[in-house]
Amino acid sequence: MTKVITYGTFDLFHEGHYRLLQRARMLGDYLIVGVTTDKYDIERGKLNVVDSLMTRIENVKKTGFADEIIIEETQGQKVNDVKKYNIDIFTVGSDWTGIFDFMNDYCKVIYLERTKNISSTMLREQNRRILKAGIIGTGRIANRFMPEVKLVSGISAQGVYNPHQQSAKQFAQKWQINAYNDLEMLFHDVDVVYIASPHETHYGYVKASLEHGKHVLCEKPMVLAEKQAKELFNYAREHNLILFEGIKTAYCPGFEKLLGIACSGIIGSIRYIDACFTKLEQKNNRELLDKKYGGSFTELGSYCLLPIIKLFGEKYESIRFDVVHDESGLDIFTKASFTFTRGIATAFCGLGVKSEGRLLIAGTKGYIVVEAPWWKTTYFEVHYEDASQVDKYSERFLSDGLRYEIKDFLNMINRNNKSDFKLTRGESVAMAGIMEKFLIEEGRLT
Ligand code: C2G
Repeated sequence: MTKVITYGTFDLFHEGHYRLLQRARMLGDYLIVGVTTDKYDIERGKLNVVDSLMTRIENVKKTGFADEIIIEETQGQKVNDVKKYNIDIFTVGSDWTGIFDFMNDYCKVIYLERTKNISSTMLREQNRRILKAGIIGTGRIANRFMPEVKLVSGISAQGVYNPHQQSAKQFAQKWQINAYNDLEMLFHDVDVVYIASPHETHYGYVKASLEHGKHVLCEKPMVLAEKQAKELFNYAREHNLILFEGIKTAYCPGFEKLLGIACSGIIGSIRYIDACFTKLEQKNNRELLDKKYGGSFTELGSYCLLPIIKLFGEKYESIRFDVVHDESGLDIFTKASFTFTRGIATAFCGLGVKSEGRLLIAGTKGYIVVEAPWWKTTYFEVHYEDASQVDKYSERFLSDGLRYEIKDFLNMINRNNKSDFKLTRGESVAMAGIMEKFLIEEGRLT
């Protein structure tokens, strides 16, 4: 009996998939089809899958060509499958020609002619038109957004706005998009807005974007006052718009895994969280020049508050800020200490003091430690009373990671996948409230 195996995502099942499976089946007597998990697709950079795994399996099954369906969940699984299932032929479409030649050491490799003029990507783009994004702000983070947005299908950067025309022009030239010096014109031409301007301008830009019927992805901290956050989220909800705070850590696969493990019971009940993020800045950077809205806490606080609020909840019993100021009175190192009913937490943020950037989650049975850059979680360890026992976990994090939040933002707009649990409105509002409290205590807001 000749056994054949093939793999695929089989998203938005189409004729190309059907013909591939039909011919694969004809290569032998028994066909095994490996269908990729969502997680594996994200890991290999496929960020736009629409159908759920169950739907994709169901569609492969319906063809009647698969004698057996298996799940493909990790890189490197193929060779193991070939051995495990005694495979004679591995086959895949001609778009992969050459890539799987190494498998010839284990079985015969056949690349089947790919069916022309049909693909899941084409269907995805037919089904929902490509959303045009307008970018407000031209700073470092906007420059990081540009290469990442290109990797997520269903969205394309249309143009950029900056009240300083020269900056908008330079940015537009660099990234080959349009420069706008009139916000109304930008709103006219786009479907969604990405806001990466200085913190204190976020509220006005978010409000204006929502009022023009645009979905908004706003950099963190979205706003610096609880009332403003509530008002904007309420407005978005009433008008069926997505308002999304871009704390990239919240959308990164490794961080999601970390939260899952932290809540799994293996470290018992969580009683202490300590999150630290420091980044030494040049004295002439905006974060240190802006004496009202700059400083360590507004700049880095969102990252450190995220694991605390995700794990202990939005409601704390007490909060206390201990601050190291520079000669101008700006916070260059801030420690926010919380008590919750379930435990205690500290968030350390530094722009002018360097410390060990680490996330520690301590429970009644053990603790989790994530070294810097824990905000781009790729690896973490779980330790127990018995120091010789260490569980290690890892996850991929591609480049700057903004692609994950852009993908989740799009999923929410297109109602494809549930992503809003990764950073809820309530959690965003709570963070705005903490920022506000800090600025009031520092005498910067009344
Ligand atoms: N295919 C085809 N013709 C098309 C589109 C796709 O023959 N017009 C083939 C692909 O070459 C692949 C299979 O259909 O063999 C499934 O395609 P996808 O769902 O796009 O999956 P893919 O990302 O190619 O996964 O581990 C995963 C595999 O390596 C391939």
